[in-house]
Amino acid sequence: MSQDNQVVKYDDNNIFAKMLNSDIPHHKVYEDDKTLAFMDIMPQAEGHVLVIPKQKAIDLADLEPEYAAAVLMTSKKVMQAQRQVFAREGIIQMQLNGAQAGQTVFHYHVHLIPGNIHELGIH
Ligand code: D5M
Repeated sequence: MSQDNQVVKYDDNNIFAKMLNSDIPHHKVYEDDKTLAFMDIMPQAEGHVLVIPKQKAIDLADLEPEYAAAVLMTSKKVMQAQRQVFAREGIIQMQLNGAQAGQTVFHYHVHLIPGNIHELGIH
């Protein structure tokens, strides 16, 4: 709920909320009753995927345990697919909490990025 130490309310019109309502086109790679995975529109590397819960959560602080578990299990499936498709072991799992950390879309999401964190300049 906090963004730069301010109490922030979940915005039902954020872009990922709209995606869950099918109002925004997206390249889906996986979906189940609790999660959605899709290609990142601004990929940091080829095959960059985002995983989101079907819960109104701004960040990790908001995430309910059953959705946290579901996001992790979907992330695992996506990562295994990325390893196969890109024939590489290195997959970065990244997740930003709050504007200060660089979060730009305020619906909790996990990045899964094939690559090496130093080569990509993320770290
Ligand atoms: O990352 C937010 C991520 O969301 C960033 O990598 C771009 C991605 N993004 C934004 N809009 C879209 C749409 N419409 N489709 C797919 N991906 C999108 P953050 O961790 O908040 O900095």
